[in-house]
Amino acid sequence: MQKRVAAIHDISCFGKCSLTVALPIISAAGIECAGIPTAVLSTHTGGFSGYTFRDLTDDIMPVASHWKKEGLTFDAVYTGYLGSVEQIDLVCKAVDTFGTDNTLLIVDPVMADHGRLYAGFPESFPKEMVRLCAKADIITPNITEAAFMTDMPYMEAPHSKEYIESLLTGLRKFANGKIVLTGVCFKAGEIGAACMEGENVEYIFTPHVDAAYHGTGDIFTSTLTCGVLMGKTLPESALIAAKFTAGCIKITKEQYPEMKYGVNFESQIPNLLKLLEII
Ligand code: PXL
Repeated sequence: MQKRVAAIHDISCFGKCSLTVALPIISAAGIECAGIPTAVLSTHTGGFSGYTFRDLTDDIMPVASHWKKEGLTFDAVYTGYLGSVEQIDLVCKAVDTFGTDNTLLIVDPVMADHGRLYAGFPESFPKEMVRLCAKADIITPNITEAAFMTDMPYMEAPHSKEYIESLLTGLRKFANGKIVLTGVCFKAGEIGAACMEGENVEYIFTPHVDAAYHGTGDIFTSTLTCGVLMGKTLPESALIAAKFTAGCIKITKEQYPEMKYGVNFESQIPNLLKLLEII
């Protein structure tokens, strides 16, 4: 039976992130990807100014209720960028409406990076995001998001093991599911993720490519979602996601330095299929 995901993110019309990344990556893995767009923006908010923002908050529950009425079921709900506190609570409600006991909830608490909240988010946003993370089966915060949600200081790489594990302990206080903490770096030249299941922590690493392209977090979690739904373990899925993301960054850096335009993940789709052992 073909797996089916509901991706709940904005559509940034230009800039390769959120739904314009989740849809092609999840589809390429042979998994159906339905979407609930939470907002339509002319571009993402990272590095562009004057972008449009059409809020679609009022459409979230009607879509969820219609799906429920149609009897549609989903193997996973994957949430990303949410445009307001109200949307966080509506997404919790939407998942309760059309989700079943067999629906995995994967939450990427997209809101910050490099020690700063993204444009437009109130200071209180990370604390509000905790509610959605508490419901999730898997969360994928980066270091900044983890620090903001746990009231810990944000620290630049290289990180100490104590710092990373104190972030995990802080997240564990409210996160009942599995945790994939991204952007972990213990030594120069390597970057990866800490995968926590229960109290057990496993690390995965790939060679670090020095660049900060937009949308790479969405590429990572979209790929991780594919791995998990294909029955791979959490660390296996995280390693595939890290390798695919690193490959996209590497090829893009060789060709195209404008970081806000996102990465050339399209050229790496054959590599994605190899990493997922589809071909
Ligand atoms: O990639 C995360 C993301 C998604 N959507 C919008 C964003 C960002 C990050 O800045 O601005 C609109």
